[in-house]
Amino acid sequence: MKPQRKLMTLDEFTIQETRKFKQATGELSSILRDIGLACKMINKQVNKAGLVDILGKHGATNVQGEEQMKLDIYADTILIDVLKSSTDCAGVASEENDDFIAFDDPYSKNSKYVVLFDPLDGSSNIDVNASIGTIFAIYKRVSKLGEACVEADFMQSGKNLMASGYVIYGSSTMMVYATKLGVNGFTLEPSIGEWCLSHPNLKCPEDGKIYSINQGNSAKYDGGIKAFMDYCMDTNKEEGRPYSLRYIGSMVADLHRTLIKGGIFMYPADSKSPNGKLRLLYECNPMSFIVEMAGGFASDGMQRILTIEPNALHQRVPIFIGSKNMVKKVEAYIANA
Ligand code: P6P
Repeated sequence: MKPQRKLMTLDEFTIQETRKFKQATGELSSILRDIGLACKMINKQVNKAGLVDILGKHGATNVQGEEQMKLDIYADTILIDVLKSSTDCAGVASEENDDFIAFDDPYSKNSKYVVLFDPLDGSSNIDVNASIGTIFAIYKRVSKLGEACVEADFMQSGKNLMASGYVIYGSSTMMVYATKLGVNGFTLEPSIGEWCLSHPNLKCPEDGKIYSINQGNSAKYDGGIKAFMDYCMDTNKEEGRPYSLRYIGSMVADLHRTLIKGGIFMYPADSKSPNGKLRLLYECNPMSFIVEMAGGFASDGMQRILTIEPNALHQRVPIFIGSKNMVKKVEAYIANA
């Protein structure tokens, strides 16, 4: 009897998506599968993080005699190596590297995509076993094929994104990625080492009951943000307030919850950080593309994140992202402050 197979793997899903476009070459799907491979390797090391005292301190050699390195440097190295040996990526930019990296082999020079990533966001949470993540953004290059990619390939506004996604290393390991076709989530099935479609066609609720912000910085926030926080904390039975405050301190974890349950995640500018803390190109843009493709919205408080024209590779921006109605409401509070 033919086994009933409900599982659809990432590879099968990306190939199925490619078939929807006659002119598609499968290169974008191939990059997504490459990132999936790299993140399976990162997941293996992240899951061992709690054992370093047994396996040996970072910086020492491990049981295999390999030089152990900080997990975020390890994650960065894996992503660069996997994408460099793919035949579909011309170069990368990463939070861990001051400048972009143009791959100089003929295959890479003829590739039409570039990838930006934060290899291990929230890595300060590793010691307390809180969820952390990898965030990635994929653009079609604007420079000439056949030559090395250039900075302009990376300095594109988020509305040009071809795809973006994140992997959350949490109670289960999940990859969520968006293209203009929509947002889909895949859970890693370790027994077969495959990403399996578990959250098809994800939608961000238009409203939510959770606000997420580092309340400890309140004294440094502008009046409009303080007024919105007071609104969230104000009891109003009809509107189901006060809302709950949830803040993990790991962008991927806070935004994964926001995407699934609704709500708003905020990292505003403040008197100490005039542009906020989070990076436009490899944190805010990719997460904003995902949330907006799922029906949510993302703003810097005044303009849509995805329309911001970048002026520096590691540029920071304030971000208000999540349920559309909540983001629009905080924009109104900021405008009326
Ligand atoms: P704070 C983690 O360090 C990070 O980059 C994001 O993942 C997270 O949302 C933010 O910083 C937390 O910053 O200042 O609240 O600790």
